[in-house]
Amino acid sequence: MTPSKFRFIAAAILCAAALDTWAQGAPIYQSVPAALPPNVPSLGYQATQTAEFGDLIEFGGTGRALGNVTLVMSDWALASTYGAATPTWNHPVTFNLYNVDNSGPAPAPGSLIATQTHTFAMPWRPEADPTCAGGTAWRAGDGNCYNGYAFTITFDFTGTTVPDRIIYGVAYDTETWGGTPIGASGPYNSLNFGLAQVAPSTGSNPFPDTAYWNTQTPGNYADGGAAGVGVFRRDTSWTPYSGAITFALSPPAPALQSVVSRKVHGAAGTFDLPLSAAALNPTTEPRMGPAQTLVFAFDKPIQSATVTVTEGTAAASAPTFSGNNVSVDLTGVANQQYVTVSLSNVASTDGGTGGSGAIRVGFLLADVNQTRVVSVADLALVNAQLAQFVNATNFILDVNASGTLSVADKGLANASLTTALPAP
Ligand SMILES: [Ca+2]
Ligand SMILES: [Ca+2]
Repeated sequence: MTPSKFRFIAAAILCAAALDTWAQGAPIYQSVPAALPPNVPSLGYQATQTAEFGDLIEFGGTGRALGNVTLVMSDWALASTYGAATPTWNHPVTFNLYNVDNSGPAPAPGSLIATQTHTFAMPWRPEADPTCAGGTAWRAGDGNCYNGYAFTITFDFTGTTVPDRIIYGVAYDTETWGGTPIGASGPYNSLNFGLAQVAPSTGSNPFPDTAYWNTQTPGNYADGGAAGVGVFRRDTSWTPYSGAITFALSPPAPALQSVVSRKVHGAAGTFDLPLSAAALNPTTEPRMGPAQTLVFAFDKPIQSATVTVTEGTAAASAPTFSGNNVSVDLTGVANQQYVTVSLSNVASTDGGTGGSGAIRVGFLLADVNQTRVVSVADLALVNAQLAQFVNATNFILDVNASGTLSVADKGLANASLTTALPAP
């Protein structure tokens, strides 16, 4: 650490190293505090003649399918300065992901893996509180006074796969600096990239004293500009600072847990028949069609899916979604056959995509003992429960799903004698 570097850093209180797992996919690099403090130390791009700033980082874990990248910004701009009546102001920020070029004496930004430019709604810094010393800072809920206001912006890099180490760069234009200087004063002159002062809780900084910086002022670099000025390149003397940023994996695809065949038995209620996941040993559904309902349960809430009947005579409705469940109504389900219903493109509300699942069911009316043939044994089971209340242990005998166990069910079993399913 050189004291000179600290003059670039917009001061803030130390932020606690209380870090947490990310709301989206699991983090593979995390230095954004889980509880964002009112402000964090930061690098002002206009104040330091900066076009791009970032770091070389190493990801933790093994997953490399990137999802969200979230970084902390610190805004020092006040709405009153610009006569603004809106709660935010818009500004584009570019996020660059580079391979690490190790061909030279020091790791350098290599080829671009991915880049995104997105215009974000930046919140204004709260107005000054005259009771703060100097009268220019704002007073946060913690009782302390701050000159900047910390918030996060998020890029969605779903679809980008990263190597173990990358160099990232955050770039945006200000009045005088950046790829295309704006040429006029604006709140972007008071927009800073937030910095962490602790090692990341996930992933690592293999060279903790370095950063990557494009600044137009030679003296900003630790080497006085000897290795180049106004280029995005390695700089040193950054301990303990690094960009406050979190890289999260793409949320995993939703996973199928179980499937049931669901029927409403009149006033007796709704009863689910659990279905075997073994395609070559499918469960027999003995309750009467031709309308059937299959409910697929996934490991997390689902928002979309595609349904296809891939075997048998049945027509599937568009799926409906309730929490983790995907319901598929089938019509025209013929008796004495196997039906396979497949789900694809299953997407969860947390952003997971690419889930799938399939279930194979044998439909054979009145095969209440599920032997794939209707015999006197099935008839005897129905007969033995006649006039009993339909409940969770005998609902399968209510083959017409009327809500009562009656001679009508017995009649259906009798009429179905000797019908059978083919070998599965
Ligand atoms: Ca049977
Ligand atoms: Ca019945």
